Amino acid sequence: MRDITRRTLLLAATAVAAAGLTAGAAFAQDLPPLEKKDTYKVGFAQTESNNPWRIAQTQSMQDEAKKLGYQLVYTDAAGSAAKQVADVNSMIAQGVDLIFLAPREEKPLIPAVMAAKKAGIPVILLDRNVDQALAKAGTDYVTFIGSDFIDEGKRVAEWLAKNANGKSKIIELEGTTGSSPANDRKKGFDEAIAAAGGFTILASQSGDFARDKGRQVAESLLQAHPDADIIYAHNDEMAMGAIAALEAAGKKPGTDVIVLSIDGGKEAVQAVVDGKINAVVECNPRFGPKAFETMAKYAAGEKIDAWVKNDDKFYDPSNAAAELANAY
Ligand code: GYE
Repeated sequence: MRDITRRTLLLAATAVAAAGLTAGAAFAQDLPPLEKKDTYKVGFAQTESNNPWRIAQTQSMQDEAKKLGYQLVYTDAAGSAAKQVADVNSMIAQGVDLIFLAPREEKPLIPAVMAAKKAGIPVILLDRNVDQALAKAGTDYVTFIGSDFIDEGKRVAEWLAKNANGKSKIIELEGTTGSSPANDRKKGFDEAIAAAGGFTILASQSGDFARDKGRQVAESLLQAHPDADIIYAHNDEMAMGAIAALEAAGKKPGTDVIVLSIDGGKEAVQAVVDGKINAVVECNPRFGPKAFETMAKYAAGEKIDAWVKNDDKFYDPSNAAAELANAY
């Protein structure tokens, strides 16, 4: 009798555990499907609109939606991760078919990704990623479409290793704290510059990917480190701010101090032509065609890679003038 009871209990426990596992696994693996339709109502949750990169990205998304005849529900989080979460929740409430999300920071947007999944709305991450320990492509969202930010930072460091001509003291202007491009552009650069040897990063501070913040941070770091002879900015906007700070301090950007940046907008490529920026790694903001093409493939049931990678060009004095017309 005692044995039977024990066996019955054991069997019951095993059954409960198995059911729990199955339910958990099914939930974890289930991406919401996307119906094949002639037209869609699609959300695009933008981070902010304070720079040419963002404006070019929004334009590209709007142009492509218009071309396809889809309705685009567009929101601008105005630089606030909390607002961006609210924006996504409002898209869910409006019953969009799919959400394109440019997560401003890696961790705070996780609840938005999970809320969309729970509501049965597929999410495609655009240009920035979320924390990979907390959410995964193919499980929680469809895919991440964007550049290899680690490689972008590495390419800047590799250019320096070849072209610094004895200059070695670096000020690094980081992008938005907690954002994937800031984390990865720092990692790729710092590791490659350490491996190259002979360089010192005097200071590394966030300028929030913004021009005036970049100018202010560059100004105070140049005062603290007047011997700095290299400025590496995680984006063009902060590089333009740094150029203003250098000129205000009576220094010649591009000559007295090497200036390097990432993004490759027209203004920065023109600055390479003018000799004020020494080199720029491109980060292409024209996501529209690739974003909607990926969405169509998903609706057709095709397998989508966890990362749909964008290729980036490189601008220096050898090609900047010729490439100027193509830059956004
Ligand atoms: O470099 C910057 C923008 O997420 C890759 O964000 C993007 C970055 C881009 O604000 O200019």
